[in-house]
Amino acid sequence: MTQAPLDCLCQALTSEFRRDPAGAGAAALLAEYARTQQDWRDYVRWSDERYTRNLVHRTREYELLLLCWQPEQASPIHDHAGQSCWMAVLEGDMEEVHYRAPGAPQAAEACLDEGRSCTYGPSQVAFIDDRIALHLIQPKSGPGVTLHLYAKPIDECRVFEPSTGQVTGVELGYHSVRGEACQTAPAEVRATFAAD
Ligand code: CSS
Ligand code: FE2
Repeated sequence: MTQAPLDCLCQALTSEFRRDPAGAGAAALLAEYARTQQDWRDYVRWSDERYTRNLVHRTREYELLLLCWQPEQASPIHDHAGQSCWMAVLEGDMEEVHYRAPGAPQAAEACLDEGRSCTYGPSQVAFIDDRIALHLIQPKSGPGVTLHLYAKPIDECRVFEPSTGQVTGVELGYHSVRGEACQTAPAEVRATFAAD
C-alpha cells in the first residue's frame, strides 16, 4: 500500500530532525506538502467555541498539528515554551501579529508592545520562537486551516492578556488525534505516541 502524503511528510520530518535537531529543512518540507497535497482534509474539525487543535503525529523531537480556524477565532497572545514553531497555511489567509514583553519576560504581569503584523496565504510558511517574539494568529477573512510543527512538542505555553498584563500558564490539549475525536486527557494522548 502506498503511504499517505501526510505520513510521508512525518517520515521526512523524523529524518530531518535526526539529521539536524534545529530542523533547517523543515520549512521546505512543509511548503512542498502544503503546495501539493490534500489529504490533510481528513483531519479537519470545526468548533464554534474556538479554533481546533488536531494531532497528526508526535515524537520526542516534534509534534505536527492541523489547526482549523473559523472567522473571529483568534489565538491568545502566547509564547512557544522555548521551542521552534513553524506554521504552513493550507487554506485561507492567516494574520500574525508580533508582541514583545519589554523588561522582565518571566514576570507574572507584562505590558506588551505590538510589533509587525504579516499575512500568510496558502503554502506560505511562518517561523517563530521566543527569541523572535510572542504572537497572536487569526484568520484574516473567512476560515483558515494551518499545519503547525513544534520542535520539540509544546505541552504548555504562556498566554498574555494585553488589557491587564496578566500572564497565565495553559496546558495545550487536542480536539482529535489522527482524525479521531479525542476524549482522553492530553497527558494520556502523549503517552500513546511512540518516541520514534
Ligand atoms: N500555538 C498555538 C497556535 S499559534 S502558533 C497552538 O498551538 O494552539
Ligand atoms: Fe503560536
